[in-house]
Amino acid sequence: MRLSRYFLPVLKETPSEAQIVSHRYMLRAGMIKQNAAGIYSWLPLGFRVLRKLENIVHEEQIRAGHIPMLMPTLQSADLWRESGRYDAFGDEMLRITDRQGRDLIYGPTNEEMVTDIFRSHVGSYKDLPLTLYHIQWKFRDEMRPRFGVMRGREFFMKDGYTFDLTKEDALHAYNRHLVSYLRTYERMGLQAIPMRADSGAMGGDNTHEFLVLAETGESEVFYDSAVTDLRFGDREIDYNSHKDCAAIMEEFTSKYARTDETHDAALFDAVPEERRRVARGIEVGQIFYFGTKYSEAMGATVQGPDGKVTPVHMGSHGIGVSRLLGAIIEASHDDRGIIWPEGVTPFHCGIINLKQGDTQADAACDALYDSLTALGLDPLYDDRDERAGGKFATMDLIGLPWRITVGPRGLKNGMVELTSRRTGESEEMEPAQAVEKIAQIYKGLTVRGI
Ligand code: P5A
Repeated sequence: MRLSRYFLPVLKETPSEAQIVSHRYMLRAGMIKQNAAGIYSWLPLGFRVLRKLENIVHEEQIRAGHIPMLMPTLQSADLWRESGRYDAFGDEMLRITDRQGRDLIYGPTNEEMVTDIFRSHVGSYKDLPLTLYHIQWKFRDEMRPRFGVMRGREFFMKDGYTFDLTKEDALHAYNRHLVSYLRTYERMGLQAIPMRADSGAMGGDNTHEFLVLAETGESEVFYDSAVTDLRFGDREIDYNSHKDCAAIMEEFTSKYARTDETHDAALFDAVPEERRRVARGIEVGQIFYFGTKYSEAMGATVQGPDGKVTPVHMGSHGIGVSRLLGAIIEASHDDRGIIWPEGVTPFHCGIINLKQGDTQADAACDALYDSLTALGLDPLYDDRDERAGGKFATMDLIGLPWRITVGPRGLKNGMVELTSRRTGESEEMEPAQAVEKIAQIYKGLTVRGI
């Protein structure tokens, strides 16, 4: 993409309404624009990152054997009356009446709708296990929408629903989700720690939240610092193996890590004092096993191998996809701007032309741009007729992890400069070497932007 032809409405001033750094940078970098309290337009740069996160979530869900689909944002209130949540969800639910006088709601989540789909089409244990998921906009009329996309009213969520014959199978589905989430967050450059939590409006008593540690997080958390040493890494896992998934669950959840809702001071005291931590975290996902709460209320049953008809065991599993942008920025920035992890960066590298209009510099930038693009990479070429200082400031703010700087002086010796946004370190090299190095860095990180 050439910056002169892109839409990147960068703000010079720090918007006064933004209280935390991720919100400030998202506004300043022209990623989002607020349209109403907690409701945002995703401008091109923000949209690119959102799509990348969505793609990573899809890839990891499909890898785990989960099946993508798409349910609508508007739902019939009747379904929610069946489960009893039409009243229980309270003021967070946006209620709408259509021209026929029928009650609709803008979905805050989809347990009821997916249970209705299940009961319409599945009647036998032979069709189980089944996990259906979608990534769709949700609406919750939050009392205090704040911190930009972090607590929006309209937000983008991946929500998956598991259907199993037995509790044991349903707990495997729960463990499988934990594993797929660990992989997902690590690919995004994040450490998200599973913590025992409260199930709130979803129900059930088996639930974990995934928290990214950050001072600006809304949740208070208590944990054994040993949990921060755990990494999933590049392990291969057989998602069908109950044993393998249970072992990962055990490894990642046996140390003390809880949100304030379930914190137990006596258990916490048993953690060696030097490892006890009280901190704040951003909840980027939550998994639930709630048994037959919805299937019983809504008549979602299957016939087992013994001929007996029983309600299915269910769970639901969510990732806050739009919130993740805020969480990643909170975890990865400096005082000049965002520092995107390579796995989610909106463009793979920036190209800065220090002397736009100089025949040699222009030609070198064009050649770099073409070579990178031919390799399937997305460079952002700052080809505007601007001062170098302004170009550097914009690149730093929008946080591309790598930058190639091209100027007449370097080109005299056939050199350009490759700079890491994270370390600030620069290295002079030939353009072909810079292209090769960028290609190496992104090898295996195949998610393309749009
Ligand atoms: C699980 C999937 C559920 O809704 N039903 C379907 C279950 N869980 S949840 O914890 O309530 O939400 C899942 C994730 O969505 C994100 N989230 C939000 N993101 C931005 N703004 C909000 N107002 C908001 N509310 C929830 C969180 O990341 C949460 O973990």
